[in-house]
Amino acid sequence: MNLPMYTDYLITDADKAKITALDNPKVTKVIDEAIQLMNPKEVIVINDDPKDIARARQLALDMNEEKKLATQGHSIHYDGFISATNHDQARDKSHTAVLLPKGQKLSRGLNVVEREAGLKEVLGIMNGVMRGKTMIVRFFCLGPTNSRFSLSALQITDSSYVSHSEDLLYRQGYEQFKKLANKDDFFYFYHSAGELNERGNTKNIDKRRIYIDPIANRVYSVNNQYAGNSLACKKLALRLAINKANNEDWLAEHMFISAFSPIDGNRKTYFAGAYPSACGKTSTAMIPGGSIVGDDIAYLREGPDGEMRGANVEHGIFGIIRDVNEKDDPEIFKAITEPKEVIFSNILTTDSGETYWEGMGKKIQYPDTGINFSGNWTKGNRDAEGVEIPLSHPNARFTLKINELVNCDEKLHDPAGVEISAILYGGRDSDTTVPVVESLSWAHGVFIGATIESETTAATIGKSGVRKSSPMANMDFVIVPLGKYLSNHIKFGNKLKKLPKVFATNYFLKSDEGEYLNSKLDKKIWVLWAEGRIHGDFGAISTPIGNIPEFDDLHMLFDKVFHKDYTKEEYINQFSIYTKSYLEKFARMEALFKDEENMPPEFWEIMESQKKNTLALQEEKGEIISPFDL
Ligand code: SPV
Ligand code: MN
Repeated sequence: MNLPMYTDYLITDADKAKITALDNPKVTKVIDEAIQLMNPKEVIVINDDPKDIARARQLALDMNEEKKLATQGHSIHYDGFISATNHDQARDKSHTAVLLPKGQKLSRGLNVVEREAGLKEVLGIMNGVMRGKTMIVRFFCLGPTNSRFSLSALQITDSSYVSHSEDLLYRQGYEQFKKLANKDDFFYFYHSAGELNERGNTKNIDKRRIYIDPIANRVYSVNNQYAGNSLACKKLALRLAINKANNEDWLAEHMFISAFSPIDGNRKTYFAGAYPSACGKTSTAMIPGGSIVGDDIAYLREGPDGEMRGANVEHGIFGIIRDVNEKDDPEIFKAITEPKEVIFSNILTTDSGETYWEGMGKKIQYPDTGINFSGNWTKGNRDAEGVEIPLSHPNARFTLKINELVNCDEKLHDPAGVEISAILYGGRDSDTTVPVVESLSWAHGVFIGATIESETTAATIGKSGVRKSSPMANMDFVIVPLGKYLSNHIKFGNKLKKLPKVFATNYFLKSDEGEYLNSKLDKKIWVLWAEGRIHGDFGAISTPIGNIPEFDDLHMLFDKVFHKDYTKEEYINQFSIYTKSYLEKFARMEALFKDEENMPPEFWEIMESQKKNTLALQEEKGEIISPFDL
């Protein structure tokens, strides 16, 4: 194929041949248009060849976006930082918008920009943005390769860190692009970190834009480096996938997938789980004794026997590093302190290439100076706003391949995905949801997911946390109206012949004195109870808000797993039904959802029956009901 605008100084013959070999006019056009728009000094094309992947990794060092650390294979990347409120250390929700035709709107919390105006704005910002820079062209596969889950993603970026990170996090997709049956069927992404300062960080954070264009299955992302904003295959593709899934009857979810086995270990049951941030998602996915398929994004489809099948979109983890230590997260700690390919971001490093982060263990002697996300750092340093700069950023991360973890599940790359038998929805509330409860039906499970709340502030005594509603922990990415999204959930479940059970979990119940009622480890018991429920091992007490465990089963599980004598008092404290709190929650949800259009009727039916039955229970037995009185 003739690529008229490529000149020899711009691209090598070998790299040009990689594009030609795809024989895909749309790919050629997308790359051509990227060159014309962003005007790079050179173009590099990377395919699935390990030599090319090694080249991409080396580029990150050569281009100074990553630096080598003391341990073999480790490197450090920094994202931009000016002050506590002005930085590139997290997803920028206020400058992320969905481009929609005039008059179309989305649900609460999501920005919409009129499409024509938005395109004009972002193309203006991206005009010539790669002048003097290298454009890197990458091909990835979302989901396992050669499977019904596979989607193709074309990433164009001037960030070698983005390109390298995606090798750790996503499967290669060049060969898949070659085989694309419908040559137009791929997502594509233009990303530029924009003009860089002397630290190699985005200068014009004020002109940061992440514009999702679902009509063309593409995203424009500019003036940022933080992975949640820049890595196409992560949250940018999740948004496009949600749009696609909602038009095709499958689900694209912000979920982990892990397998758990009963105490005697004679079977393996796969769970998917959605938790808002800081509600225990990674620690649930990594419960000791289980094995992990994925920790962040799952595609769910109907399997050949009418079962739910799930696959991890990724093959790596971009995890929060704060509080990762030998005691609480032994697998991760081991993985990121031994020689292997790991990218650290926004932690503290020393001249000799040692790494430090907050919460890495009680015995650690932290240095008082080093380099961190703010530049040269000394303990006590303050930012431009006078806020003390911590040793590592609270959102500092590690990036590595899942197969580097000892608890990686054997089916990570299975093209058939895994059979999902349970879905967990976890929130954070101090006074309402019992630690584990099984939904009464699929529609009730959807209701439970849609009404997840998390308390934004930590640990105030009693009832004073600020609650944030977070439907399916996916709200930031649901670029279709919530009514459509929830209807799709209902429909998807209704067509399955073998439905997973749905459970709500809450690890954060507190006593009136403000003490947590559970230890961090107890989540293993709730998961094992759910696992047993799926296979008919345990009975349950039926309540208006769902089925809760019986005392004897929990007593047995605590005894066998932790050699702990679980008391009736603990059970009563943890599993009493707080009818008043539940009724208040239903009222909050009613107010939040009442203006949503096209909500599934099942949602309001469940709302009515939840209210009616909980009220009846309250009238009969009071505001706090011991599970022994149910
Ligand atoms: C999250 O915030 O949910 C993450 C990290 O998984 S990010 O890449 O920023 O989305
Ligand atoms: Mn996430």
